[in-house]
Amino acid sequence: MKKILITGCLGQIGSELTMRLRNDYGTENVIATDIRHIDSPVCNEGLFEILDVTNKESMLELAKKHEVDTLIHLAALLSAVAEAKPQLAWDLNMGGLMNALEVARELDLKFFTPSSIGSFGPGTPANDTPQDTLQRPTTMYGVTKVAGELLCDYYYTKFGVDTRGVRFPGLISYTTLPGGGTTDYAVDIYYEALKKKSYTSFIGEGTYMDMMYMPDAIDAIVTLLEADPSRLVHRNAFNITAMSFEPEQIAASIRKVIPDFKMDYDVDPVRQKIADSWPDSLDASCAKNEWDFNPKFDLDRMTHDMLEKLAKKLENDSVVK
Ligand code: AKB
Repeated sequence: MKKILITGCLGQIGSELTMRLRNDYGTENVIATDIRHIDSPVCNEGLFEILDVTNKESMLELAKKHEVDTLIHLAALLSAVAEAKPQLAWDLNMGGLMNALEVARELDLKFFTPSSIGSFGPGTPANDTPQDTLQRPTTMYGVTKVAGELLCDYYYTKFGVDTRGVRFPGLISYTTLPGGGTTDYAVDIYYEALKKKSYTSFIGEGTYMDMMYMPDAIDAIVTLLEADPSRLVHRNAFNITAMSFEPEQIAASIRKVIPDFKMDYDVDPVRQKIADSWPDSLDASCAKNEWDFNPKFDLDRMTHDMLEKLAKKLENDSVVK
């Protein structure tokens, strides 16, 4: 991996991955793209291009212009927004992915795109969900994720494109808000804990979902992309997870740092239904065996780091205002 084009760089993953790759591979070797430009380090501190992923010719032109050898395709709608706008979700998630795979095929690029715990459905075994199992999701997000997994496998077996990918759990980070996901409560809760010492959860008590802190997610992308292909039995859609918890457990972890933190519930039926259709905990043993996936952050370690870094960020933001 020498020169990398990334789509959807202003999203939750892209904004951190871009900075990490610029650091590791050289600023001049990472081309960040998104459909909009904002005043941010991603846009201002390295190469940045506007790109609408539904326009294949523009993507191809940019990949050729910068002579990239790797394409990381992140642009997509998350689960709750996709449920509200299913036709747009299909057009963007599938159309964008198909364009990106075609660009990778035409230019012989290494390719990464994320799938999600959303690719599973109510019929999937909920605990220790195996790598290879029943996938009949009941959301449009899930439909696009399963189709995307299959498409990536197809491009590898049919055309030899070096496709790789993981099924991300809910990702928790302090740099950029996720925006439109079902697991977003586990990010919002830290903001509200620092701002108000209280949080009203839109996900109900007892609802377990897999989660991961962003540094582990970024490490996973880089490690899988650099992994020796001869070890990969699977290529795409590796189950990965660092922890599984329900709202009371993240609240209890926050109380170890902010003892008077309070939480109550006002459950959002749409996002609760999505969460109920997803597994409680994934089995990540294939990722561990095939490319040494090894997350560092458990719930308490993440809570400490998140509260410390987020407090600094909120303080800086208020100084800037
Ligand atoms: C979402 O909640 O939609 C995402 C995901 C688990 O894919 N965070």
